[in-house]
Amino acid sequence: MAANSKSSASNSSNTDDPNSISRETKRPRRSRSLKGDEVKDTMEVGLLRNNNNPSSDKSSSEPPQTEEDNLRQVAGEATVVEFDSRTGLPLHQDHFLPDGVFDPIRGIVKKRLPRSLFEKLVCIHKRIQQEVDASRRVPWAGINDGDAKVRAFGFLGESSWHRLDHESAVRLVAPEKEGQDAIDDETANRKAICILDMEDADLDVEGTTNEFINFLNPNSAKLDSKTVCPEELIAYQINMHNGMRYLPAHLDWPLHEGFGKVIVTVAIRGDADVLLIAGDTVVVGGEELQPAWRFHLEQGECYVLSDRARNRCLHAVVANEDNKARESLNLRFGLHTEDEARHQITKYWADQLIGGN
Ligand SMILES: O=C(O)CCC(=O)C(=O)O
Repeated sequence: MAANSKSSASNSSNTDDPNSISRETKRPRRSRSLKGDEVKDTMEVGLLRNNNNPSSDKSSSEPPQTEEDNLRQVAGEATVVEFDSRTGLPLHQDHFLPDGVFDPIRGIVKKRLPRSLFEKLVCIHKRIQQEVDASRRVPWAGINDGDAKVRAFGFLGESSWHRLDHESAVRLVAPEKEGQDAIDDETANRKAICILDMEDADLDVEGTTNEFINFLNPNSAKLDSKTVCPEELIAYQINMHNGMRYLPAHLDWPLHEGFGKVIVTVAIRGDADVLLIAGDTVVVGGEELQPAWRFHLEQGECYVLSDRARNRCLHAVVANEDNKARESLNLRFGLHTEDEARHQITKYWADQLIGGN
């Protein structure tokens, strides 16, 4: 349990022993948006110092100056997760929250790719970079938000694009965007798409995708094999930090640009720490804590967000201090129906929703 605490809560169980955590939980006062400046508000409200750490000195702790400082502080206090190198599953499942939630990061998996497979994925990453040149890539927070980080999508053939565009409720825009901003962002996101040529024998998207799924081994990694399968891989997505050293804490909204029931990310360039931040707070020793977990992700490794890790936690990435050029490649598997999105994800985050799901 990471003890990222904030304010004192009067109704605590008054113990520092995590085994006797109060059953009482309290939702953090979150801002409605998870992007831009409001994320900073969110983090400052919900994520604080380690109350159980005897060396911590509340009185001298200055509020973090920047969102990046804030994330680095959370990273420093988060519980470190270690993984079984064969299955990719966490070695310990003793992460827990009150209210009967055992293993709140269930669904996280991390593995190191074999070199030859990694190189094939790098080729797909580079192909998307070629097809969607720098002028068409979209800033992470939208085209009017001055975000240096950019992304682009490579769909697996026309059929995958058709499936998203015509057979799903997904809109390629952040849920908080409205009016002309939303139209502009969606137009830009559509320009940042290429359709990968499934017949291109050199690139061999299909062969690489199959090899990757075999490597992940959904059964041993306890992943839903009906979702993590070749037919359900909708798109690859490239992410380029472009000078920014972090990705802010966010949820991948299922009917928006964060589509996908299971999301796998390959670290194409650079090392980083990945954070998972619980949606629910807990009260320990009189303080409200928002648990967070951290793992180190090296170039050539991948991680999977599924189940609770995908649906009930925010995720964030803090690149190594000297690494502003991090690049990653997402694989987005499966598309939610509106009902699935509501029941599995958006109902839980309802207090943060703006204008739908
Ligand atoms: O680059 C990463 O590790 C994560 C990318 C991400 O968070 C996203 O695409 O939503």
